[in-house]
Amino acid sequence: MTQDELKAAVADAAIKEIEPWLDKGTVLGIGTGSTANLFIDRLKLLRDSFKGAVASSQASAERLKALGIDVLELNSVGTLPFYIDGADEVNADLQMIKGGGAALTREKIVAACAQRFICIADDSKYVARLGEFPLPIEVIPMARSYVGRELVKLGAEPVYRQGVLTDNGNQIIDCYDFNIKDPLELEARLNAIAGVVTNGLFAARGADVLLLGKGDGVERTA
Ligand code: ABF
Repeated sequence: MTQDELKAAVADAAIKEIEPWLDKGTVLGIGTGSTANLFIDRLKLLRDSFKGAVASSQASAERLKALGIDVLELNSVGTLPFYIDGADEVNADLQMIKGGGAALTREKIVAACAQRFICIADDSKYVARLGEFPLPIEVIPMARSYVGRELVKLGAEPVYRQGVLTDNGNQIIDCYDFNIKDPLELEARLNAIAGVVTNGLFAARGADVLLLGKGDGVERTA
């Protein structure tokens, strides 16, 4: 199977996972990226079975609206039963690196409001140790150089993602060569640097369910 076929298979599996729980009042949390897009496309057939969605990016919001799915403000919604999103890396503890698409802050917020985070990914994303994928950090623009210096002290090689502005008007630093032994500890430590808005480690709030697309089918871990 190609990577795209694996992504399609996990998008199908996520639909099966949530379908029995949908009702007219359900608001879904929806992520960002090519795997999440495939899931959004499949939601079209179910659009009369749930109320609407909260999106983790403008791009996903536009895609949902184009399919006739109502997009709601998170502030007008309470808890979300599900948040469905992809990842750049995921490990056996269902901790992730996210933010390759620069939507990490809204992804973390929507994930925080969700009862169940369903991570959908092809098996190229599955790693024994997080950190091969450069860890994205969203920073307040005026703090970029300072945060970069602090990241060097922590052993990373920070690279400014040129020309990218997040949906929140901030910038992204990608951290190469981080030796991530303890994702929980590093996530908290990075959050403590002044000027850091969000880091792409999703360890404190990891996924609850992983649907991983493999050559021999979709493996479910919970
Ligand atoms: C989002 O989309 C991000 O957190 C992650 O960066 C990316 C994964 O994209 P794709 O599904 O295109 O690999 O979930």
